[in-house]
Amino acid sequence: MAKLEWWQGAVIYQIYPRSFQDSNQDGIGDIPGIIARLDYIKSLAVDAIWISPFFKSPMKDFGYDISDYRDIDPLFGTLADFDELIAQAHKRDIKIIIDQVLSHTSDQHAWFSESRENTSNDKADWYVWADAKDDGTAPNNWLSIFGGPAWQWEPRRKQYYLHNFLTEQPDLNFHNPEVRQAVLDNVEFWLKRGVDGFRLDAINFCYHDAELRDNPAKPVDKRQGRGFSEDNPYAFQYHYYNNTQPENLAFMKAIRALLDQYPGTVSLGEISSEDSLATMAEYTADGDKLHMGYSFELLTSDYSARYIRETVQGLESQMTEGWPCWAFSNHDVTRVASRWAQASGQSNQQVKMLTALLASLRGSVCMYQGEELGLTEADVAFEDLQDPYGITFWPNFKGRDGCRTPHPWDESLAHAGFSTNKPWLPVADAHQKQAVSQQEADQTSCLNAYREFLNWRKHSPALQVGDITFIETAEPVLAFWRSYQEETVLCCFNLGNHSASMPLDDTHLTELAQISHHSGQVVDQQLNLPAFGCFFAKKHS
Ligand code: TEU
Ligand code: CA
Repeated sequence: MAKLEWWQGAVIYQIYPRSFQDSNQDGIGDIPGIIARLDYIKSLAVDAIWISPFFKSPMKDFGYDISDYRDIDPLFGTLADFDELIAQAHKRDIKIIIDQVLSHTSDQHAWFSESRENTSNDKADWYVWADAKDDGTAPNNWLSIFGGPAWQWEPRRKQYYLHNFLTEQPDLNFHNPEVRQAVLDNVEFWLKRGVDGFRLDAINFCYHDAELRDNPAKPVDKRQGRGFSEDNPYAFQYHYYNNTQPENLAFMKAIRALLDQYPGTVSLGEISSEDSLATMAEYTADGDKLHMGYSFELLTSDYSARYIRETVQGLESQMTEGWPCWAFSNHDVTRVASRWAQASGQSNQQVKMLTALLASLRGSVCMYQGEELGLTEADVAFEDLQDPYGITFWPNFKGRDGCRTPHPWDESLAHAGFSTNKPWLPVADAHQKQAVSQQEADQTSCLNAYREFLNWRKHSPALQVGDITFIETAEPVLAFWRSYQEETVLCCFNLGNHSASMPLDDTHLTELAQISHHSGQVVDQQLNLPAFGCFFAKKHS
């Protein structure tokens, strides 16, 4: 194996900056707030942070609609604040990954303002423009993820433009080489500022089918829990033509070639195609494209040992050069403590097990802010709702605000110490009691278990970068080996809320120092695991 890079097997803590820490008391989190909490982040034993977009934006999609790629939105701070964040993070040996939203811009971006004016300006071909059909309707049947057709009429040009997300997020035309160059120049701006890498938003959406062919119909999307509820027509279509086009691979190479000029930097592509495992493998193949692929597959409602085993194995069997990156939670989906943790009365135990499980899978890992506290999904009332996606599909799909509420820092303070002012989304009542201050003091808290596990993992190369081999086990037990050079570690998890067991010959095994979870016991060649228990053992000859 070639020399390992810092990001291989790294734990990446995802920050949603609007909701992390407010420093100037306007109710919105900001970059100085992140700087103020770097010691906390360090205490989590993570390797890097990925910060969701903080660039200049009208905030229709809370920063995923960018109007200036080279500046910080005043809500979040200034470029000087960002430089300070890099310096302070690097001083603590924390890497910085920033979000790049390349597939679309805001409709307020100067490029789009020019492009929409007429069909002859310099930027006329920078977005995806198409004539109406003879009857005046949209060019084809493509749909927007956020509801309705993916096409919006522009009276000035008397043409439609493509938007895979909000109408305020027009899609750039990557078939145009000038667009590709301009986008790469923006990426380089941040490389020069010293970032360590990028999370590439919706990266398989860069190209569309130039012939604008209709997408075929589909029975139903299985990916419930990601917002593809049955009342969203998006679920009833294959999206073969509006994303994941073959031309994308050449662009992945162009991104890699740029990053290769800045050694040690990493690309993490968010890929949500029809067959995302195959696309991840393809986009990271041959060492000349993306470094890592971010998988959606464990962000769904499926929760079983078999589903996790088959998903991870499925990716392992396809991925060659690239590295997987797994996540159980992010700013788009229901928090894992609500999605997977059952009403068992033992949700803390389950959350601790899930942390250990996620951090034991082969690949890098993204842990979302609040995951370390075992936060549940907040119940946001319709009156407080901010997410346009949720507003459109309420009440069948309540949007993404339930995982975006402010981070609870201090139980004794108003708004849990996030801000002294009314936050942009209310702090959930249940989160007040789960605040950092409360959990710091409690040796048995999710927070302390998280720190303990991630610190412990740092001493095991096998857990960080080793190969993974699954053991066929019956539900609800998930078990696998991780091995790297001389070290082989057995990892077993009980996903269920009752004790469970698996056959285990422990002749050549030594149980590893117990982490603060119920651990298992081997009796008569059988491993007995309590509800949500974990067991780690090292192999020796
Ligand atoms: O999401 C991309 C993506 O694929 C979405 O379909 C995601 O599955 C959806 O939000 C359902 O939960 C990225 C960002 O993560 C998201 O926050 C942005 O809204 C979106 O891109 C547009 O930029
Ligand atoms: Ca603020």
